[in-house]
Amino acid sequence: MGFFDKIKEGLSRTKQSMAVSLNSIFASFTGENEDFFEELEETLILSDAGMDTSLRAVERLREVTKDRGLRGGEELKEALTEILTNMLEVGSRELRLNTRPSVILMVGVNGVGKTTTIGKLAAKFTGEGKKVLLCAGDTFRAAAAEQLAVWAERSGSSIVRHEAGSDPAAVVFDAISAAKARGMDIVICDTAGRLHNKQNLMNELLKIRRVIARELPDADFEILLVLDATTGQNGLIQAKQFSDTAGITGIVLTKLDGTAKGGIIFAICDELKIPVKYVGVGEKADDLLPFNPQEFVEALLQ
Ligand SMILES: Nc1nc2c(ncn2[C@@H]2O[C@H](COP(=O)(O)OP(=O)(O)OP(=O)(O)O)[C@@H](O)[C@H]2O)c(=O)[nH]1
Ligand SMILES: [Mg+2]
Repeated sequence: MGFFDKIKEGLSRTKQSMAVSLNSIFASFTGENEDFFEELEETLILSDAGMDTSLRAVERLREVTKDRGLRGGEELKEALTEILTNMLEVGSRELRLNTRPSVILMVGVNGVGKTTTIGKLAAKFTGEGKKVLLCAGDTFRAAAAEQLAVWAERSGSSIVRHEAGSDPAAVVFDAISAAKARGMDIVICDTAGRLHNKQNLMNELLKIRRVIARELPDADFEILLVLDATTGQNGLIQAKQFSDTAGITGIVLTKLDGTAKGGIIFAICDELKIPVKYVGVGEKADDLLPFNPQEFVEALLQ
């Protein structure tokens, strides 16, 4: 299955709900009708693109329609594709992992797909010939290290883990020492799910971050926030909080296969200007796709 087909398949629910209504809306465009723009706004809002972002997108479309004298629905669809794509182009989507070792810290609320995404990334990196070490920084749940160990085995990565209940920052410290000693390319640190509004848990993240910065001051260091697309607008609030406290460098949006509301991605990029770097479209190792705005919008609208 090609890359494009895979996004389309993964996005089928979002696509169905968005494209079906968009197609009939575009077909109804007669050149002057204000109804058209209002219906479009509504569809975008319903897809979870958020009020502000939807209004902004449609306002731009109004301008472009006037400036370029667009008349047909197809022309408008192309213009909307361009506008939505531009909204998603915020900052670099490449993971910067050039130093040895480099570090990825995975953060987010409970159950969003942090550990699964680590497994998927580990499989991708080992497939590229990289030496990957997974760090079981979720010491809160007893089963968490087990789950990560399964992904380590599956992807051919190493793992560093401690007893349940131990200090996550200490596991991270050990993982970094092991990575240095064994010449690992990439260390990926799992963390326990935490509510964005619990200050003590956010402080724990800061402590982990400090350990990494202290032990590897010159290393490339990505802090990825994992967001569950099915949680809709709450994802935006989570992203704001994690961004303010942990200083995230990118977002992974998971479970796009399970929602009809993939429009949240527009709200995130447009409002927070933080790049979505990968999207999750399933539970298997290869269900992680580098995020490509143009292909994403085309898969959604066509
Ligand atoms: N459909 C679908 N399911 C996913 C995706 N990513 C993760 N999951 C599932 O979501 C559930 C939770 O995933 P985990 O990786 O355990 O989530 P987590 O953030 O590590 O959870 P905690 O450690 O409990 O905070 C699992 O059943 C995963 O298989 C995805 O992209 N699509
Ligand atoms: Mg987990």
